Amino acid sequence: MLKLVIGNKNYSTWSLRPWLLLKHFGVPFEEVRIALNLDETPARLRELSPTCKVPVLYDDEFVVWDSLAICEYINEKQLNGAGWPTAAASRARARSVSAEMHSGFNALRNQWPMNVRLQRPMPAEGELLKDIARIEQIWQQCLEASGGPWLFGKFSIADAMYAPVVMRFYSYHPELGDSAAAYCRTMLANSALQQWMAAGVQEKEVIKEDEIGYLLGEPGW
Ligand SMILES: N[C@@H](CCC(=O)N[C@@H](CS)C(=O)NCC(=O)O)C(=O)O
Repeated sequence: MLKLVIGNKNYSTWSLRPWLLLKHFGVPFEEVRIALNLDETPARLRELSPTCKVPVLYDDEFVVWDSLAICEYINEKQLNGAGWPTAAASRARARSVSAEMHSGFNALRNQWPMNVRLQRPMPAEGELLKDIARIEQIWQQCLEASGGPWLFGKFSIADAMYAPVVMRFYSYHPELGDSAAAYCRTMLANSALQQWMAAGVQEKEVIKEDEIGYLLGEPGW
């Protein structure tokens, strides 16, 4: 039996990626949630994660860590390759955009934390604006080439990798072109993502650094 160790559904972007892949493809797994930033968090992470980070996948005793490596393992062991596009060129492109997400977009990741509970339009400038523009370009090129509705036609690991970006856009409302906006609607209508969001909004833990955009003294802060 697979066991996926994840963080808070409200905040943990890296956990969302493999969770969504498993759920979307209907792969059964046990879920273990470790709430981040609590006093007991480091000890719980040390117990279950070689990197003291989430996500971590257990396949019985065998451990796989890091979101992209976990997605690759699920693709090979559970999906018989269906996690990536079939054509070699599309598969290479899907891997490129997934790796670009995994290793980049630092301004977006630092300035706009995923926060499923939050709906708060926020201004974007400088490096953040550059990240958003690059993401729109990737999405537009992929959707044009594939015809959509997912980046490579059918749902793939690339979509799982960009799901937390959609969540950030959902919270902070950047100006988006038509194709990026349509892609966000596709993602937000996905039943697996909706399950994640429904659980996220129920969570009570608050990580202050990930709560942005409140005015001082405003309810919620
Ligand atoms: N490169 C890793 C990043 C994992 C990561 O940074 N996870 C964060 C939560 S989203 C974490 O576990 N942080 C540990 C902590 O907050 O104590 C991946 O892709 O899985």
